[in-house]
Amino acid sequence: TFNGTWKVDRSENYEKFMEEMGINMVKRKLASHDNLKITLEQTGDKFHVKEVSTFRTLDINFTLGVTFDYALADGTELSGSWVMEGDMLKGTFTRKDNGKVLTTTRKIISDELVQSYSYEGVEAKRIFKRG
Ligand code: MYR
Repeated sequence: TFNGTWKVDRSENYEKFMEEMGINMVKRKLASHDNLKITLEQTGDKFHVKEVSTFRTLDINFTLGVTFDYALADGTELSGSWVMEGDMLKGTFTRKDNGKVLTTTRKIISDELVQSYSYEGVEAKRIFKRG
């Protein structure tokens, strides 16, 4: 189960990923120390996500397979959805400003929540521990 609170522990290639997303250096530096914490609460096919970071506190509600809007901390707007594929959450989101697609997955690997991101061929990971 994904339920619970997860604190980012480490990231892989996240700065390169943000660069590909067009995020400037100052914001990348800040974002690499964002202390991201997410609380996931699944009820059937509905999810409640609480996102807390040095940038903001945000509540997100979505239903698996149903498109919703989400904005990144820098204001970039996305639209897309999550689906469950086996034990993995798979998200496909389209940037509203340029139409390009960002895909992301969440899976539990030995007590850690691993979130992967892919955009324009650049991949990154953020790995969370229960907190
Ligand atoms: C959620 O489930 O947490 C809300 C929806 C998330 C949408 C996809 C998130 C992609 C985040 C990419 C961050 C990279 C910043 C350049």
